[in-house]
Amino acid sequence: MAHILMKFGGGLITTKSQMKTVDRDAITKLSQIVSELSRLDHKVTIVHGAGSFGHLKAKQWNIANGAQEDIIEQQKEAVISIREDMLELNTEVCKSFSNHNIECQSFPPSDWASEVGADFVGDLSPIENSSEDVVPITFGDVVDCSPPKLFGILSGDDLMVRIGKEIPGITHCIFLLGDTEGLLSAPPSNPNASLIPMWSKEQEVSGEHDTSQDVTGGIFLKLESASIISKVVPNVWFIDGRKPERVLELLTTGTTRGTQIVQ
Ligand code: IP8
Repeated sequence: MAHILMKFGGGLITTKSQMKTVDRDAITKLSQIVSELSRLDHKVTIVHGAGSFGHLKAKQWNIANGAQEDIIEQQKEAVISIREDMLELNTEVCKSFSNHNIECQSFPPSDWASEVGADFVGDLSPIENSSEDVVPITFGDVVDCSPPKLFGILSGDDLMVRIGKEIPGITHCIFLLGDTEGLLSAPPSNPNASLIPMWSKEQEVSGEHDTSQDVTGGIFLKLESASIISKVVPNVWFIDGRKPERVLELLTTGTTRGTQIVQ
């Protein structure tokens, strides 16, 4: 039995540029795969990103940089509103899981985590100790921070690092991406970009970070996170989330189309 830690990218389950737009078809396909993995007796743990349910308002009110005196009132409202939006997105994912007979349990980080980055403060044991047949699910969120910051953005990628490192027995850590087959030799918009099948941190990357829509680290944070996880988890992959059947192929054959992250 494998234990698969999977991140649904925010750009995969939402349309990133359009405020609060869920991609229901993408979520349905992902639920089918999770259901199949559970049927094959694998344990699955899910983290999801924010996409247009988090990044747009967070960008508008500069939430990632913490409290700013001149706009603090609007920021406080934005923090409440983003948390609600994230719960709404999470409910969409959970509803789809439940339609596919997957029992899941949500762990909203604003309830149990504080501070940002992979060293955030928070007890992972409830996620670790969730019962065998339940899929624990958590997500990128706005969390409380100590003053003067007061709040900040905890990315799902940071949650992946901590869960991957601290919950024993995870065999696969998979980042499902929304707009690419894996790590490319150039940004996805470049027609000459080709898929890099295996990557270690010594290899240079030419990525791009769309700061107009993304308040966390984009592909660079993902690579750094994946590289840290690959020290402890044997199979770390970037896979095209629009083709989630590749996860099943990876589980059954040991390989698939995507980028394997190695030490
Ligand atoms: O999409 C960001 O999480 P990510 C969370 O996993 C918010 O980086 C609220 C923008």
